[in-house]
Formats: sequence, C-alpha cells, structure tokens
Amino acid sequence: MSSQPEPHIVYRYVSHLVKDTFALVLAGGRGSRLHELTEWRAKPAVYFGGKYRIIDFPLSNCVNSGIRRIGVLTQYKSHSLIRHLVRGWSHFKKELGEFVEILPASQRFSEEWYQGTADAVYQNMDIIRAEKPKYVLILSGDHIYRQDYRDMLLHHVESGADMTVSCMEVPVAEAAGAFGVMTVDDDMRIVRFDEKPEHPSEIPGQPGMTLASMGNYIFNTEFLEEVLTRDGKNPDSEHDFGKNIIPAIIKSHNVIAYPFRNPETNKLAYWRDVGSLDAFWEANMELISPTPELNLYDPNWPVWTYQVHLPPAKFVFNDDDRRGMAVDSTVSGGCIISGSRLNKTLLFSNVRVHSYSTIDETVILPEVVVHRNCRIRRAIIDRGCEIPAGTVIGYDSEQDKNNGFRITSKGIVLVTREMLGQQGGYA
Ligand code: ADQ
Ligand code: ADP
Repeated sequence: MSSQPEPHIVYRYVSHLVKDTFALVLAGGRGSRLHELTEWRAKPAVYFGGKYRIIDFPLSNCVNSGIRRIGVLTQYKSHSLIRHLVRGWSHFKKELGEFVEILPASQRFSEEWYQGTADAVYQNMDIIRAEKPKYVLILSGDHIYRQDYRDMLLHHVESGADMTVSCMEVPVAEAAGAFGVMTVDDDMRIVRFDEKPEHPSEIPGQPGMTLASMGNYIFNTEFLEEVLTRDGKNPDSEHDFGKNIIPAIIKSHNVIAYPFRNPETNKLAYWRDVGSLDAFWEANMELISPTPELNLYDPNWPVWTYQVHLPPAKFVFNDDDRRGMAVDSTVSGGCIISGSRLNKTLLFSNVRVHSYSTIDETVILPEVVVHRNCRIRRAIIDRGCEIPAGTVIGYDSEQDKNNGFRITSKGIVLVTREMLGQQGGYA
C-alpha cells in the first residue's frame, strides 16, 4: 500500500484547514514611491489591469483558496479603498461564516493609530480571538499575483511550523533595500532574517539570487497572540513583522520558509510589487502583451472586483472617415474611441477618446477624456483627467516638465488632475 493518502482525503483535510483560517489583509500602506497616484488613495486601492484595484488580487486569492473569513486592516487615505470594499466585497454572508470585514485603525484598543504591521494585527487580537481560528494568514495588500494559499497552509501544518513565511527567489539587486531576506537550513527553517538589507545574502548554489519575503505569513493563533503580546510590551520595538517579530522568534521557534512557485511549471511564479510608477506601468504593459504571464482569463481563478453596469466599449468611424481603433490593447466597458488610434494601451472604464489622437503604451484610469488631436506615449493618466485638445505627452521631456507632469527615471510620464489644474474628484 502507498504511504501517500488518497487525493480525496487530502482534499477533505485541506478544506478543514481553510475553514480553520482567518485571513488579515494589511492595507494601510502609504505607497510613497507611487507619488501622486497615492496622493488620494492607499496603495492597495490603486487601479490595476483595466478593471481591478490591487487589493482585489489577494482578496481573490483568499476566496479562490476557500478562505472566506477575511479582515482588511486600513489606515492611510482609506476612503477610496473602503468605498471599493463596501461596493465590491460586502456580499458575503456572515451567517454562513463568510465575510470581508473592514478593520480601520480606530484607536479601539490603544491611544495610537496602527504603528507597524505587527501592531495593526495586535490591535485586532480580540476580533481574531472571537473567530477562534487555528491559523491566521497575514497578507500584504500590495501585490499582484495568483497564489493558492491552500498549498502554503498544508506546508505550514505538515512542517510543524509555528510560523511560515512565503518567499520567492529574487535577484539580489532587486531585493537590496526593498525586501526582507532570509537564510534557511536544509529543512527550510529560517536561521537568519534581515529586513531590507543593503547587501542581501545569496542563496548557496544560486549566485546573484536571494530568498525574499513576500510579506505573507501564517501563524498558529496561540503563538501569534503570545508573540504580539510580548512585542507590544517592548518599548524599543517598531512593532513590525519584518523588522522586529521574525528576527526575534527564529532562534527559539520553528519558523519555516515556504517558496512560492508556479504550480504548473514548478518554476518562479508571477508576483509583482507595483510599488513604483515604473513597476506599475510595466506590470500593466505586461498584461496587454499577447501572452501575459498573469492570465486574467482563466475561469478556474477568477479575479473578483467591484463592477459597475456599463455599456460595452464602442469604436467609431468619425465623420471624416477616420477609424477609431485599438491594437494590442485592453479596453473596458463604457469607453468610446472615435476616430483615434490606440496601440499597446490599457483603458479603464468610461474613457472617451475623441478624434485625430494617437495613444501608445499608455495606462488610462477611469473617466478620462482625451480631446482631439492629442499625442500620448508611455504615460499613466490618472482618474478623471480631461486632456485638452492638442496636448502632447511623452514625446518631449522638457515640454512635459513645463506642463508640470511627473517623469520617472525610465521616462514614464504621470499626469493627474492637479497637474492639469483641474478640480480633484473621487480617487
Ligand atoms: P514592506 O512592504 O515595505 O515590507 P510595509 O510598508 O510594512 O512593508 O507594508 C506591508 C504591508 O502592510 C503592505 O500591504 C502595507 O499596505 C501594509 N501596512 C503597512 N503599514 C500598515 C499599518 N500601519 N496598518 C495596516 N497596514 C499596513 C514587507 C516586509 C518585507 C517583505 C515585503 C514584501 O516587511 O520583509 O519583503 O513586505 O513586499
Ligand atoms: P469626436 O468627433 O471628437 O470623435 P464626438 O463626441 O463627436 O467626438 O463622438 C464621436 C462619436 O462617438 C459619436 O458620433 C457617437 O457615435 C459616439 N458617441 C459619443 N458619445 C456617445 C454616447 N454618449 N453614446 C453613444 N455613442 C456616443
């Protein structure tokens, strides 16, 4: 007889594990490297991929993994995020043990707003306790990826871990100063953890690569409470998982690294930190390439979001016989493209493009109007901008600067309503 359990037994076992799990999505981050894109919204509320917000990705991962008890911890500039969560993620039935609950920093438990990430969780310990989960899955609300958390949960339980840290192999240069990095022993137990070191250590046998934390953790609930209570009393701690908690517990406890891999190829999985304007633009461009690594069209792993009822996108031949067209592009509901040509461009909902304009390699957020005779290239246009007729963006950096637009080191141009001298509206 085989020592492997039958698949249906594993399935039943894993479905118990997910029922015993409470997920907390950390969504209070500032995202300061996104500059004016996060002036009015928290990073997890930033638009992505034509109809989503970044937070839809970890939330969809939870739902698709069968984890239906979810809390979202909000703090910084949370209005846009909360509105999105209320509209798009509040249809679960508490009576069936399913909910997405918003947990704002509200000084319920202490005199302070949320300090570090560990404090944000600690201040909600009573809510966690009331749910009586065996496991707490703590997720960063900042990244774009598809992950089946059931695999991580199974790994956590089977390895007898007190805490599990999801990790990826990342080039050293990318990780330096950006990610928590770890060294592991042969059993994947973390023996060293440094938060955002300047010189990350290499993985033995893999020169140029380091093992980076994805900021996603599983804790046994009792252990979590014990650790956070101890940390809460430490006046020298910044109450942050990466800076304080993980380095403090690896010596005394079983803290295991779980390498996140593409389940189909067993190679590096898709995971993007769209934390800078360049990374945000690039990840959106990847998505509209003919065969993107992130497949949004997979019916087995739908990405859920809030969706307004909108008419279909419309392409119009104008009176002058000019075709409205879009090639290698993604166009959302409510858009009308009339007598203009779009190439490698991603339009969120309700965008209007009037005649005689050309737009290349550009990400356009909802409710933008591009008037006639504009030329736009390699740009990000924020929600609600009205681009006046004849505007040229992305062709001449001096002109872009004079217009008050932001230009990144890679030459991507960000345009917001404020830069155009237009009234701020909804984020
Ligand atoms: P960072 O992402 O830089 O590093 P941080 O800024 O603390 O860490 O953000 C982590 C998550 O928590 C984000 O989703 C953010 O939105 C949220 N967040 C931050 N402060 C919060 C607060 N006070 N309340 C609620 N939510 C908050 C972390 C780890 C690294 C790891 C990277 C991976 O510390 O070790 O490598 O994530 O991106
Ligand atoms: P331009 O002439 O600059 O391209 P228009 O505002 O005249 O811009 O729009 C061109 C075409 O787009 C219209 O003739 C029409 O076919 C379509 N269109 C514009 N607004 C709407 C709308 N609200 N509903 C349906 N179609 C519209």
